[in-house]
Amino acid sequence: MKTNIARRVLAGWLFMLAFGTASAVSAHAFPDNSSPHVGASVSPAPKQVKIWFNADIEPLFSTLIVKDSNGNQVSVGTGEIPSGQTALLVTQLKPIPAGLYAVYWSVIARDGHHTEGRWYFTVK
Ligand SMILES: [Cu+2]
Repeated sequence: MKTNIARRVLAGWLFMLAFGTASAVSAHAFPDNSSPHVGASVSPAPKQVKIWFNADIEPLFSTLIVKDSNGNQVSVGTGEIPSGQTALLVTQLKPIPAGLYAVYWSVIARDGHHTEGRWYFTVK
């Protein structure tokens, strides 16, 4: 009897350990939310683009760049993490006309994993 209970307790602990480890490993950063939203049609033109991530990101290796449909960069600089923030990447935009814009993000999470992606928004 005692052995059975001990085994169940051990199994529970092992499950929690495995589950906990799995979530720690998968803590690399992916966008949680953004402004403008992915695929949005907005007016007036935004003055900045923001992406909130689901995990802390490294300022030195995290970039956010916006390009117009001709591939010209319309963001000023390559994005920055505002002071006091750890998972928010912001880039300022030049004044932009109506059109389709591509947002390129590339970040290194605190766990050292690199993730990147691209999405679009439209200025009406
Ligand atoms: Cu990771």
